[in-house]
Amino acid sequence: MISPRFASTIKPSSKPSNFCPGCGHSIILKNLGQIISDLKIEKKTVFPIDIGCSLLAWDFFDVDTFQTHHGRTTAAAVGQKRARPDAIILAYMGDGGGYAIGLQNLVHACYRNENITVILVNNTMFSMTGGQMAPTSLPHEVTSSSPDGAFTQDKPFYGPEMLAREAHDGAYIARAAVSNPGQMKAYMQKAIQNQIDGKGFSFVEVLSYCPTNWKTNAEQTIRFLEKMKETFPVGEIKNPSLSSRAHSTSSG
Ligand SMILES: Cc1ncc(C[n+]2csc(CCOP(=O)(O)OP(=O)(O)O)c2C)c(N)n1
Ligand code: SF4
Ligand SMILES: [Mg+2]
Repeated sequence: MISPRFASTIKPSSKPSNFCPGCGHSIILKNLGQIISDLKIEKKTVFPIDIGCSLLAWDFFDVDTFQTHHGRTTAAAVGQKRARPDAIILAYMGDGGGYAIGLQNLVHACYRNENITVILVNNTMFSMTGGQMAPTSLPHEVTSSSPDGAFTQDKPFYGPEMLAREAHDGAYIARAAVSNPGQMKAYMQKAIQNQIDGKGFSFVEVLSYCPTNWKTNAEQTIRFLEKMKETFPVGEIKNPSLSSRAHSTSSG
């Protein structure tokens, strides 16, 4: 049964979920859908999605969407915003798409303060293709391509922190986790509001569950995410309305 709070905005759907049971993408997308509804931006929203498990979201929302080659979502999102400055562009991608093959596009979009919002789902691996090591794999994490443990050593890729070092004053950058949906939703909403206000680039990395490739049961899945949070601190890394580049971490 739908909670009365959402009954007016979310219509029951007979569409089955495309994601595996327990996948974090579903939690992120549910909250993103509620934000689009709350802000009443359905008609203006464009939702570019990457190749990876994020592509399974292609028909979830009643908004314009398009799909790009793996890693090219940020570049295509920038082009769309430049062609349609009034549109609200919500680019959605995985950690492999954003931090490996598509990193150059992400860095330059941030560097130029392009007025788009990027939501990047970090599940520490290339999930759609079978759980290979990604730049975000935890130190010594066993993946299908690193059976002896990931060789990210003690320093996996810290995307939000790296982007914040070069970001313009107007940029909004944060890291959230699906284990705290309230905080995650608040960060994603602030990021989108940043774009609506025309302040420039906004970015939220979300630490997310992939029980299928982690090969974890429910309890182990929750514990694995807690371990991710010890490595990747959750919090606002850059908020234009607070002091510039202040890192306000909080438990997520
Ligand atoms: C140019 C190109 N290279 C590689 C692939 C194969 N490929 C498809 S999805 C994917 C990994 C996706 O991982 P990530 O971006 O982290 O998303 P996730 O599935 O983990 O959500 C790869 C390597 C591709 N489709 N196109
Ligand atoms: S493989 Fe992982 S990220 Fe992809 S749908 Fe399944 S649980 Fe989600
Ligand atoms: Mg991934």
